Amino acid sequence: MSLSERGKHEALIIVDLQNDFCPGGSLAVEGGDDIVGAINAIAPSFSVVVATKDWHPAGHVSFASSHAGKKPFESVSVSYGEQILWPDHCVQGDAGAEFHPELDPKPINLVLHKGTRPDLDSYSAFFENDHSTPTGLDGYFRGLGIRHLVVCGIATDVCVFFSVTDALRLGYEVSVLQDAVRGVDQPEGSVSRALDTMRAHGARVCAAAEL
Ligand code: VGL
Ligand code: ZN
Repeated sequence: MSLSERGKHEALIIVDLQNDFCPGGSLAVEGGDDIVGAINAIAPSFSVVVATKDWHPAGHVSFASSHAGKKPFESVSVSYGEQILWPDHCVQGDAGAEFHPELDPKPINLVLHKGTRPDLDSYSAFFENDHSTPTGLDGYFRGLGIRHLVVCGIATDVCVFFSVTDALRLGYEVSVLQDAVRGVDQPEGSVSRALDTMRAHGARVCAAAEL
């Protein structure tokens, strides 16, 4: 589909397509790298493309290594609720935090870094995990008259999920590209639950070809 065919009120969000979330990375998601081709194919047809980067300082609150005696996938309680602990990942400036090398950067208008505060995690592209500190992305889209968001990337059950449910709450129409997302699936079943919940909140879950 050409630019003129796709609506000017429509934007693509590519969530966290970074080395650490792809096979070989510290928080590898199965098949994370399989979606790069599909994303490269559709991105040029959007007039607005935002790519998010998980971008944590060393010693980030979401790293199990920052909490004595804790292991990845356990949780701790922090000021804003329960925080799931992860292996160290997407550390600012490290190779693991770079985009997958095959992701074509040319169609990207804005790269949004999130999770940058040492004591606050951020899964959603719109709000930090305290669910009230905005990232500014809603203002960016509003300024451009964007009303429909198409979402792809990693991880279906974490950052994609929270970005999509926040976007719906903010009043956007949202489509999730089922063939261009991949999930952590810990515990098993969380990817299909996340897709069901996104649908229940009003997201359209479809294949890239069905857009
Ligand atoms: C993510 C876990 C921790 C994600 C980020 O991008 O889905 N998952 N940080
Ligand atoms: Zn993270």
